[in-house]
Amino acid sequence: MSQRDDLFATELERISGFRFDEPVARVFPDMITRSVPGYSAVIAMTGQLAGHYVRPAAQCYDLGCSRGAGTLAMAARLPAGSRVVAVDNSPAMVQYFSEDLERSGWADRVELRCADLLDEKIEQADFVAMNFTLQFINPMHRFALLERICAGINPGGALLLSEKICFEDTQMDNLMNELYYDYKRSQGYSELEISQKRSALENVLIPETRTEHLERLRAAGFASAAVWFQCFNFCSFLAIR
Ligand code: GEK
Repeated sequence: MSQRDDLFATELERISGFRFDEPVARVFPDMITRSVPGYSAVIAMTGQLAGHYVRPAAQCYDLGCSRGAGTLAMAARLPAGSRVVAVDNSPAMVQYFSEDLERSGWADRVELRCADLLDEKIEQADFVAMNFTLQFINPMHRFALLERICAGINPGGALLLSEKICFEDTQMDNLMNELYYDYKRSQGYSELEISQKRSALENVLIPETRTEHLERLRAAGFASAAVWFQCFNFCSFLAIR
């Protein structure tokens, strides 16, 4: 079971860059639910979209699966004989997820890989989900990764991409950040927790604008791409191969 996220609740002498290590993995389900407005809607729709796109005996991917919320939502909606390949390069996340997976009843539909998704082959996918993960990939590698994902998706298949975004308009960017911090306050995070986590994520989580995402998805080979969901500065795109 996940514990309550209090990792940034006491004043830290030194704030180092955010890492997906054991303490983060331990509290992760609580952390992401209280930190990403709209997270539960994105996870539920990840399952619905997998059900829509994945054909019997086909495969789909969850890239940056963490503790597997999206993977399990997908597994529950797959037709007979299909499977989800779930990839994460954090050994702690994969360890916790493998324990959760055994208890879930969906283990036979999931292949869990502890690997860097930059090295992972993506092939013959009817559907790929990459929820809140591209934002942690070095921007230099993002285009090539999206090109590889597109090439690995079967014609008619789709990519679901969810990200924290920023806005070209500074006033709107500031407003969305303020609304986002209000959301975190409403979820019980203190000012100290919000500011220490923000420092830890600096230069680790690198957001881009909606326009940058949409243009790059098309340039990477997707026939069409659109926003299907947004809550403040969290946005989810659907790109069709
Ligand atoms: C969810 N999708 O619950 N290779 C593989 N995994 C990576 C890499 C990489 N190069 N870089 C980062 N990760 C999940 C939430 S969390 C988002 C995704 C967040 C993994 C990293 O280990 C972490 O588990 C995940 O991407 C990002 O819907 O914490 O905001």
